[in-house]
Amino acid sequence: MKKNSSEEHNPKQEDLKRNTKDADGKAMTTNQGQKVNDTNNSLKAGERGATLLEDFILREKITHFDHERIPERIVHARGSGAHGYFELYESQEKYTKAGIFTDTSRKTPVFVRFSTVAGNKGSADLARDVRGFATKFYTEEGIFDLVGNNMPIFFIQDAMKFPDLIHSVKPEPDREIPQAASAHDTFYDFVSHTTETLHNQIWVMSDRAIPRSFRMMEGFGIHTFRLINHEGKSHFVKFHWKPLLGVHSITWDEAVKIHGADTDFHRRDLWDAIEAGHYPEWELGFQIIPEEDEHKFDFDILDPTKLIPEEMVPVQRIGKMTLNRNPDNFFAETEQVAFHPGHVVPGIDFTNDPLLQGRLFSYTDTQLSRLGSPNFSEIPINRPINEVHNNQRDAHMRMTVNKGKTAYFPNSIGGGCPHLAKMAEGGFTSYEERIDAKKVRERSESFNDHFSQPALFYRSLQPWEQNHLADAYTFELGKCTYDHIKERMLYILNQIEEDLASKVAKGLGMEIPTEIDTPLNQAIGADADVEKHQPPQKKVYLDKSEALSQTHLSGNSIVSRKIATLVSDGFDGEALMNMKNALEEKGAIIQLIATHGGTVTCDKGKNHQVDAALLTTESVLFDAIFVPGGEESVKDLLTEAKAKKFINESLMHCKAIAVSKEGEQLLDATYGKDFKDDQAVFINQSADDFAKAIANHRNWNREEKAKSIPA
Ligand code: HDE
Repeated sequence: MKKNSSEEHNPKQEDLKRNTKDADGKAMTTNQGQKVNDTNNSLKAGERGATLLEDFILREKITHFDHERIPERIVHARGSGAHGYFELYESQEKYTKAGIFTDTSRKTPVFVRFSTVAGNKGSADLARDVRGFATKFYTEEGIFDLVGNNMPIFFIQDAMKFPDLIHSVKPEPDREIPQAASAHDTFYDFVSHTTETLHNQIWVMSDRAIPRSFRMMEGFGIHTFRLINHEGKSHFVKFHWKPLLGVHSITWDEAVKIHGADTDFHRRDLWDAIEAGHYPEWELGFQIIPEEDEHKFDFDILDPTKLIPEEMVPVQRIGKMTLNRNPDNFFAETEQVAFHPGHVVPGIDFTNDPLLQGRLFSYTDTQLSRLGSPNFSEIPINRPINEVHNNQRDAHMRMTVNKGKTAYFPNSIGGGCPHLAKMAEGGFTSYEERIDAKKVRERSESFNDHFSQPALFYRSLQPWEQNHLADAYTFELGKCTYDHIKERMLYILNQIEEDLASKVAKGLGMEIPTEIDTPLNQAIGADADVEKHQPPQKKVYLDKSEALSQTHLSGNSIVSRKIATLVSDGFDGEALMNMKNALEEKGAIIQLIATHGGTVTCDKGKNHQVDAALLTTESVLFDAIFVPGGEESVKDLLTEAKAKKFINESLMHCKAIAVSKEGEQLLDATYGKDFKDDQAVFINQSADDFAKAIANHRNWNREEKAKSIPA
């Protein structure tokens, strides 16, 4: 993790430079290149007269404006992107011939787009949702897109059900409510009749669905792919992204409050971190399954609703991605970037996962309506870094000016070019998988187990994580209005884990039904044998998987963590500087939050720039709180309700709090008085202890006791 330590680094100056980059010193022109003399007044017949049709400058400006919008993505509409690069640790040639995974001297450029799924383009970042994690690798052999999510499994097993899933989670069509939320009848109506959704669904109820930052989430390719080596041998692979900052989430109460305080919280966090030189990093991991082990698991590795526990197949970390540059233009890059799981390079291939197979159709199709032309691959952000030569021609917005007479193959006039690439020259050939089957519209029985892995996930969580999950289900089902849907869900949760179902039933004030009147799984054909497709009882092939609980993925870094220092005039300047130096040394960001804007004066008479006045910010935007002493300062803070709210809320959200000398009075004047022996509350203690608690992210052990604090 690189921190830009240059003293001259000034984010505002950097921002200004970025703003003026491409038009520096240049005159304004029309799109046809004529220099513009006036862009403020239309051409009129007299100063007070009607506007003239002749005004081509006005017409061009308005016409362009009228067509500024393109359709937003149907799913994953809300997103944020960044540029970076990928470097390989060690050649993986025993598994694959792909250059990015064999050549350690390469620094492969990447563009990553993170997103939520359900909400529209303007929806809030902290919605409870899956996060998209799509990476475009610009390799020397062409584009490779790893279009994944921050959860290792998906809701459905077959692409055919995708429109149903998405229609159920999107706002209800009669009233267009709720935005970016699964907490409504239609979603649970669908889920409770389609039990294959349960595994992804339980992940969405967990803290993984409300990440602290895009920079602190894992990524997963979900499907099993193939790697093909130079000898043509295939290994199955699952792709993983492991964040070096650890995996961290916030509480639902914070998410709700951040919705109001900063709807761009994740977007801003990513942008600011990169501008500050805190470049986010992930290691890429392979889970390799030899071809001959395909059938050795208790589940089908082609089923995208199943993960392969890391205890069964360890993740080998093979390289690192660093994001080090913000986009220059959101629309041109983040909005127009077109990912596609079908963009692969020699050495990477597909499996028959029926969800993946459907995706291989969908992504090009969607670009045709979103970006408007098969030439979307010529938009700069989508262009490969190697040369493109083929006989595809024309269509809307063609950028390439092809020369010569021949746009067909084979030809003699063009010297037979572009010629075909032999395999040895890097020509793509598909893996020759033997297929000997009947044509059927069916789902394999090996996909039928819908309960074992949701139960494994629940068992693997710490008690505080399980409580969050039960609360999330209670919240979501509490928003449903049909009792039969809630009852069905309680029945289903009881199949996963009785403890979970009882907690949710209690919260809903309902009984867990002992039977339901229609089969659990109804995602089957009209003539299919209903019994054959019902999920069997859960199996226990692994007691717990540590990799599923965030407790074991914490990272141990405070780089880019934001610490609010609450002050007023007369604060203890030395205490501030000691804490600031110690935490900044470790990469944290200290902000002065004062009773007023402008500057505050410390007890040594020195003025300090205020980052935000108490009134203009909220505790939920920070990771930890520090209150230095200084009698006058603390006296002032004691009269500010907002200062007390900062302390109470931070306690409630299990954050680390440090106070020095008189700062303790603020604890005494708040619920802090009951938490002085808490392991993440520090009174006159070293910055090191405070830093350790921040690196732990939260003291979740506090949570039960903190429930006594009114929200
Ligand atoms: Fe997508 N998905 N998806 N999806 N998906 C899209 O493509 C689709 C699925 C994922 O930041 C769309 O360009 C189908 C799984 C991400 O631009 C669309 C199916 C996973 C993104 C589409 C799936 C994903 C998308 C919308 C079931 C995780 C955002 C706009 C067969 C492995 C990429 C677009 C970005 C976007 C279709 C299932 C991840 C409509 C039909 C499984 C991260 O083509």
